[in-house]
Amino acid sequence: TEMEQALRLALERNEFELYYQPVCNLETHKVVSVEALIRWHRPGNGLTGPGEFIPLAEETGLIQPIGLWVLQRGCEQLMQWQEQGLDNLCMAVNVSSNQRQLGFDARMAEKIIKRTGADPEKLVFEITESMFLDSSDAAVTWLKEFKALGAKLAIDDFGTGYSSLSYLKQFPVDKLKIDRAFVRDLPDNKEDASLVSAIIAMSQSLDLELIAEGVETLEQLHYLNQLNCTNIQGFLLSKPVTAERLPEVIRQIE
Ligand code: G
Ligand code: G
Ligand code: MN
Ligand code: NA
Repeated sequence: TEMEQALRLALERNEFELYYQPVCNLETHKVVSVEALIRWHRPGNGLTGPGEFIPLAEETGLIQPIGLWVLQRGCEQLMQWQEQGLDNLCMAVNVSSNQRQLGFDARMAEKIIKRTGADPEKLVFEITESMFLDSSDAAVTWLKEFKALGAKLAIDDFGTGYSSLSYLKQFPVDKLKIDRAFVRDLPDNKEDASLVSAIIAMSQSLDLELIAEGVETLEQLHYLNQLNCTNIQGFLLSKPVTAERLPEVIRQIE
């Protein structure tokens, strides 16, 4: 298709850009990390969001080179912010489940980390919950190798898959990101409220760091704070912004 042709050329034509959305710790009120979110300056179509092309990239295998570009660009940006004094910031990048099948692994990540000089301890790989349904030795080893680099692992969109927290104990994960679908109707929706408080309680007992996604209102923030949710991300703090704007956004939040 036409879009596929254009997507094939997008990397060499340098049409991708990373935007960054801050994650704030509710105890320290500091921005502790950012999530890198890809955008495509598609000629004749303006700024195109990942929802419109990541599925196609996954189908065509283009997600592999795009994923490597995202990691490289994210690491470079981490170094640049470090030089500007933003040296406690972590960077989360999304990894699609088929990147593993296409051969993406910790060795590839390590090359990029070394090349850019980024601190692997500041990197978080966000992996969707569905990937954790595969508890084969190969899958667990694949994850452990990222941990061996010093990087952190987060389960993205938690609650939308079918895994249980006890099952997740087998995996070397550090963080859970509660999907925004469970945050949207807080605190009024009683089912969502009890679900979220159960996730928070269990994550505490398993010693997993928690991030609530999609926080848009002060009511949601206060409710999550009451439940001792440690971190939030969402439009209430900031929408995803360019690298250039991030320092100013952080100053406003803190
Ligand atoms: O930014 P937005 O909310 O439109 O993102 C939509 C979806 O695209 C999210 O689920 C997000 O995880 C995914 N996405 C954004 N950037 C990347 C990326 O660099 N790689 C992969 N694999 N997915 C991404
Ligand atoms: O699946 P993933 O968590 O990677 O998706 C992140 C996406 O969620 C980004 O594309 C971002 O634009 C979107 N997003 C971030 N914060 C909010 C929010 O507060 N409300 C809504 N509706 N979407 C959000
Ligand atoms: Mn994500
Ligand atoms: Na998510």
